[in-house]
Amino acid sequence: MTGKALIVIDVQNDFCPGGALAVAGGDAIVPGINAILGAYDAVVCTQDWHPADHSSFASQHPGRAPMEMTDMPYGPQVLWPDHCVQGSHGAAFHPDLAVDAAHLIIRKGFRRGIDSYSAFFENDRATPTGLEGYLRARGITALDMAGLATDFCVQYSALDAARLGFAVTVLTDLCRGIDLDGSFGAALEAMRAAGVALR
Ligand code: VGL
Ligand code: ZN
Repeated sequence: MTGKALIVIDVQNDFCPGGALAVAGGDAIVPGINAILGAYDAVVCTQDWHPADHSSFASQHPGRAPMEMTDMPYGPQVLWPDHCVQGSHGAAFHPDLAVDAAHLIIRKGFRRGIDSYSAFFENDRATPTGLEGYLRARGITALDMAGLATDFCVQYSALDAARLGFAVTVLTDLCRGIDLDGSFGAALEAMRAAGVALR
């Protein structure tokens, strides 16, 4: 038995218009995601889920501003506005997302000292979230991905999934990007180069 899963990345209030790290048009993808959920063998939603003092927040670095870069022990890291704080309204899923249809909700970024863009590994690219094991145990070999943001959490998730051997398609119409210094175009190029199908 082989199956196909839909991975819905970070469709949360803080990434939608009005949120702390709003992605333009972030809410516009919700109806399209809801419309296709029923067609998959497994549906997983991810949730960015940070402690209030998360080290990816510019507020934790005196003198630094959001969208600046810093160096963390695990590599370069964008400093973000405070967002998706555990239990906050901003961390909740968009109210119209059909979360009740999800089989699994996977939270990431919950350790203070390390960010986690990818649904599979934290930003050291080595600490697993457990999603790979779940998908393999369910017999899933192909993944479609949708959500926010194309050039951060969607990209990192797609690259990791491809590296792990899953057949990955990113549903670009059902994603929206941040585009920090050209990161949107670079992400599409990197995904294409890694064998991720862009549809
Ligand atoms: C994300 C920046 C910080 C994302 C999460 O979901 O793409 N981006 N945390
Ligand atoms: Zn985050």
